[in-house]
Amino acid sequence: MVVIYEAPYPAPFFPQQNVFQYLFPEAPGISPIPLFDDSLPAFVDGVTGRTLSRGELRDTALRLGGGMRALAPDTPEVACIWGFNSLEWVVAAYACMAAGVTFSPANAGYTPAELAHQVNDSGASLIFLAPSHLPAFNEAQPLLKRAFPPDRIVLLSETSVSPYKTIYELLGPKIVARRFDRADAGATAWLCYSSGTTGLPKGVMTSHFNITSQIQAGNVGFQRMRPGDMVLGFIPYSHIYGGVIGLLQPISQGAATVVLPRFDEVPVLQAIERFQVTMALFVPPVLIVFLNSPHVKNYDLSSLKTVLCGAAPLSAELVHAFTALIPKCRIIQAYGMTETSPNIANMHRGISVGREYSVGRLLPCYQARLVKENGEDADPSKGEAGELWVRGPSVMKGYHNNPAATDATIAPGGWLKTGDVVTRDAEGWLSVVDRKKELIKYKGFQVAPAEMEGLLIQHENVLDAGVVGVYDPTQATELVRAYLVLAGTDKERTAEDVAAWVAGRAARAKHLSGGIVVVDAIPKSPSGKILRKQLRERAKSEADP
Ligand code: 4UW
Repeated sequence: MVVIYEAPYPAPFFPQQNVFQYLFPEAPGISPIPLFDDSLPAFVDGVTGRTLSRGELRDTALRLGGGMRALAPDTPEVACIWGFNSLEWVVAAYACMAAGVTFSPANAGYTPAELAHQVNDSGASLIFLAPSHLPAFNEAQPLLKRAFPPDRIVLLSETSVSPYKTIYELLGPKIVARRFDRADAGATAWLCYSSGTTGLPKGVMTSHFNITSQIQAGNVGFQRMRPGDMVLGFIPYSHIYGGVIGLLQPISQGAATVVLPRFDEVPVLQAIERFQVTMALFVPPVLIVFLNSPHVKNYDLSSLKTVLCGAAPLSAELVHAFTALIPKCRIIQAYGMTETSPNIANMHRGISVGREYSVGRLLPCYQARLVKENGEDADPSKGEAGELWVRGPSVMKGYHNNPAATDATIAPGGWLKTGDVVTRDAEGWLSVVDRKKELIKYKGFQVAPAEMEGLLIQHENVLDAGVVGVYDPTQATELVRAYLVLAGTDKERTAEDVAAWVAGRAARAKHLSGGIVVVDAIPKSPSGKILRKQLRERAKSEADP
């Protein structure tokens, strides 16, 4: 019997709008978002203190949109952005949404080859680039299908580097944020890359409507921020968690965000104290760093009332330990994925105590099912778990240029298969108890085993490879472990060589932090599929290799 769960909250109004127009309406009534005062701070550089007010953000983005539209011979359809979080990153993202240019943000830690894959696959014809990433972009250029002449490279910087323009030098006449009718709201706003339940990273087509409905549902539900709130934003804006919850949601609630390029312990502590941060967006390993930090006691963290935490499993013990460290601060868990724009379930502040086992209840834009291996719906009242399937307005349009992967992920009826195994209690609180998809999460970052295996077998001494995650409770993260069949006699030396070789070719998250185990054969099904479940079981039972 099919059992469909509804969110226990009334669904809000889901507007069919351009995200920019939704967040910055020109007049009352155009959008469900109120007209906040232009002078309120929007984004604050966490290092220099430079502040962009809401009015400055809106006007600069509209002028950058004008500059993009005037680019000869044509306005780009897709723009990539590559660099760590910065005020310029923020402006470029808002400008793309205003101009109706699809925006494909790349992980700042990517190698040139990884970036080239995303630029080629997304079809980007303009790149917003941090000056720090110029040398790596030049290395990537020969791998790109499309040439990027200097006028298609725009620097995320206040100072230019000849022959490139900065975003400020590209400013043109202010545009009117692209008006959308119902059909246009389905245009792709963001193209983040995710491996989903299987295979290589794919472009996730997130529409304007996906995002506005997500923000509406979050605001009605739980992610309560208000004018005067200061949100800490070091989660990469290139990841959907940073991108929607960090970059867009605070603006929808009149709150300000402190922008930091990445997580570094002392700068984060300094920023919380200096800017009186009230809400921080964390991933589980950050909690461990706080617990082990000798510096925490040196800073006044009393402004911090809420930590939103997710992107990977979080234990109740860790929540309790963190709460003992900063007693006035509540951890609220949230759960979601790139393909759902991203939030699916969320705890809320007032009722989190005693429910640390749960990632929250369904956001009021989803319906859900829990489906067992045999295709039947689970009976949670008997303690049964099942794969969580969700449907609603925030479910992606599909994977870019990949209908087969889209069909494998979105079942008839619009049900998106999350690949996560979930339980539900009688009140609707959900717990993520396992992951049946291949995906590995290293400190919240995605690592696709298929991508790693494809890379590893390119090494001259790797005959076969199977990659899985292994959980390290001391860092509250999975680590990436490779099981390898190696050629030659000195296997130990070859394994060391392979680890160094990978480190030179893949982003930090993909390094073999969980070690290499040399095996005689990779377990496979008769059809040649790697039996990852077996490898995962084996990894659990093996201490450090
Ligand atoms: N507990 C256990 C969790 C959890 C989790 C995610 O890289 P992606 O595609 O996306 C994300 C999104 C994180 C996120 C979304 C909305 C939100 O409000 C928030 O606030 C903290 C965070 O990580 O990876 C998706 C996969 O990551 C796992 C799960 O396997 C999911 O399918 N995951 N959150 N709280 N596991």
